[in-house]
Amino acid sequence: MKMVFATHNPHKLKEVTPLMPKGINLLSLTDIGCFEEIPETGTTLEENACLKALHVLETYGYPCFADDTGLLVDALNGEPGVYSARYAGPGKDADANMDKLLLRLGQNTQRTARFQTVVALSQNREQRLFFGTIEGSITQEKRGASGFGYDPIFMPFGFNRTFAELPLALKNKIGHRGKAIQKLVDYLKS
Ligand code: ITT
Repeated sequence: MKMVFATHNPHKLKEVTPLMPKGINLLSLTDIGCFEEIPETGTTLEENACLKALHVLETYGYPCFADDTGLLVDALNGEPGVYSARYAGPGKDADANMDKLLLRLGQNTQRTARFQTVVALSQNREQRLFFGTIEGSITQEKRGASGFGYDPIFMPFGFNRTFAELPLALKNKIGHRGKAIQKLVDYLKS
């Protein structure tokens, strides 16, 4: 069965591809020739995930799932949240986003945060949502070179390394996206 993962983010594709079951032939936006920017105009992660998945189903006719993820920092009242990608401006610059977050947190000792992922599946007339969360804390400085986005400043509870210092397979096992995708996979198999 062909299914599209509606993302422009190659790191997400790298994370999700190994989690797919054998019967699914996973296609990227590049594979289906979708190069337009899909508008993410919603005010919640749920809305944005649905917008992306529905856009592909309606425009290209493929069953599709999409992920929208946010980092929610307690001491900043849930910032950057749904605005995680463009926190420091329209350039979607991961380093600038992390610098802004670290600056706004300053020396605050209350550094708890969580990643939340919503995966929306659109196929036929059906739309379903799957959720994944990981709790952790924001480090004082960036550490590590793997992963993407805010990974260098996010340390999951129970570990003394950031997501950018931990192996991808471990991030996939304990992390927000891995958990949401696992629920999607269980649903597709059932
Ligand atoms: P698509 O919408 O094309 O999927 P995106 O990069 O815009 O890609 P999101 O809107 O879901 O993805 O993510 C918002 C931002 O949150 C993203 O730009 C990253 O900076 C960050 N982010 C998402 N998932 C992350 C992860 O697993 N680890 C670290 N940061 C992440």
